[in-house]
Amino acid sequence: MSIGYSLNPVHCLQAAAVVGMLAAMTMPAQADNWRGWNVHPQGYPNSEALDSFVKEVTDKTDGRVKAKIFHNGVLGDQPDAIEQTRSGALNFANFNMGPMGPIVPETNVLSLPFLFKDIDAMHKVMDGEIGQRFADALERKNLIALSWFDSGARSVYNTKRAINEPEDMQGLKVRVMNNDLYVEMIDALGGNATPMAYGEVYQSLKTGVLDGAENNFPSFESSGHDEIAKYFSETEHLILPECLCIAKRSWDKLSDQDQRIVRQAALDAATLQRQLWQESSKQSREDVIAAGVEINEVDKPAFQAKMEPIYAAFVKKHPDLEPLLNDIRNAQ
Ligand code: BDP
Repeated sequence: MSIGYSLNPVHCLQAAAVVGMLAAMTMPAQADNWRGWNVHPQGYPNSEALDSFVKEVTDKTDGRVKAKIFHNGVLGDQPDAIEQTRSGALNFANFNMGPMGPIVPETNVLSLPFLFKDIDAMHKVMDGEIGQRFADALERKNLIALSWFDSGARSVYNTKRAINEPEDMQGLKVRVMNNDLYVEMIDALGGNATPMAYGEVYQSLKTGVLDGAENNFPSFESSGHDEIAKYFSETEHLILPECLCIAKRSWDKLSDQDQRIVRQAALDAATLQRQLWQESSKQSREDVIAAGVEINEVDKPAFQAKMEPIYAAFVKKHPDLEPLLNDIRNAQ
């Protein structure tokens, strides 16, 4: 005996359509899955701040944005990551303004050595109207800068000798970030500048391809460069802000409400980063001394004097950026 029901294909299709409509009405829209780039390892102040950003965004948007951060530069080096965030292939990142120079010319002003008198002056400038001008310049290149992180002051370190005077730099092979201004800077001091990806520096110091590099204390320690370069000379030649940036393509897709949530999460992340930064800078300085690094005081005015031709050439090449440079000087 057969059961007296047969499946009518038309009825099946109608039923499926109704189920589909009901599902669309009750299910949330598909989440935006965000991938973020970070060059630093877990535990570094920026990494902790990015972890908190990810959590706040995911929680407060009720999962409409599901963010994930990839630490340690596993998604590539910084110049590539900048391009990928501009195109929207990556959704957010923490970028230093140094390697931003070749893409966003205005940010080169920030790479002029000894521009800021100290870290507080940098924050004052970046948190105000001038910082907004930089954010506008980044936006024209498809990057939405939502907050500014601290990156301390960068100093030169090397494997060969104490540096106190510019003359001590003579002939040293020093790694710099990807920006011609840094090549000019090291060359003006008599060294040989080598632009190189951050992740390659450790091995190059070890094998003698490089004699030195320049960075802040937390990076000097977390990269392990302090194991090889035993002379850290407090030149403090660059005080570079860093941004928490969102890809414009990802930003434009957000509702007003979610933009507010993401902006607030970025500001909260910056507050946390700056607190952690202060502790971490002090701690790293102590740690590297304990690990046998010699800290050398430098004749700062002599280093500054060597930078004058760089300023002159910069203003000649970019007369349009001279007002911005002057405004930064006057705002301190
Ligand atoms: C660190 C910055 C990071 C840079 C790195 C470098 O936080 O963004 O990539 O220096 O020297 O201090 O490349």
